[in-house]
Amino acid sequence: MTIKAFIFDLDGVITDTAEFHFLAWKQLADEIGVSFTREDNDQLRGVSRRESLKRLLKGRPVDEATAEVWMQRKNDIYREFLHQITPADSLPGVVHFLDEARKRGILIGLGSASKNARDVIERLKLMDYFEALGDGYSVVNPKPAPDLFIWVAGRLGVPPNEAVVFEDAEAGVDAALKGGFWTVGLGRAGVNAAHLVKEDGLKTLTVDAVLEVASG
Ligand code: B16
Ligand code: MG
Repeated sequence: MTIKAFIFDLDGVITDTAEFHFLAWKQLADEIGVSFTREDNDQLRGVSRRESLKRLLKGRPVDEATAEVWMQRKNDIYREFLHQITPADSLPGVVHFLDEARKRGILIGLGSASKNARDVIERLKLMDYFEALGDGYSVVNPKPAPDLFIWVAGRLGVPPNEAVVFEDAEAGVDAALKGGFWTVGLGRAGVNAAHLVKEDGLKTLTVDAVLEVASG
């Protein structure tokens, strides 16, 4: 099979916004009187804002109007942190990897659960690399549903079995596998089901290595 496209998750793959998400959720949790630790935050990796709130509340009931206010509050705090992002905040190896992929003529897409993904990519000054940008507005069913990656592949005009997804979170790896994508798991937690796992992210991974195994 010829691989024609690479689809990248954002948080944990292209850059590390997890700390900002943590600080914003932590501030909301303090304001509403819920305990929230870094370990709790690990459970929010790669899942939607709504699912994150549900997990943060740990079963505490909330009406829809209040949930909306709390999600908005968290997002307002989070967006303040985004002002700090500069092109220096791409994770190690990312720009080189994107350059190599582009040189090979591989189509490049983004598949992020975040409604702030476009803003983050713009702040990183990486927009030029992406031919399709799927974010928290693109589909109804969030990861672990495969819909987002399938949507991005469709925009790129490439079937899932000719595309590779790069993910750092269990929900994202599950989504990619369900969609029939060749899947690279980056990092240590929850990505073992992927076809290829790289603990140090894109730092030492080469485009050649991915194409060799994925084209198998
Ligand atoms: P927002 P990804 C995910 O990004 C984050 O990992 C997750 O923590 C966050 O809740 C989600 O985006 C939604 O983000 O609140 O900005 O819409 O890994 O899918 O790029
Ligand atoms: Mg992620």
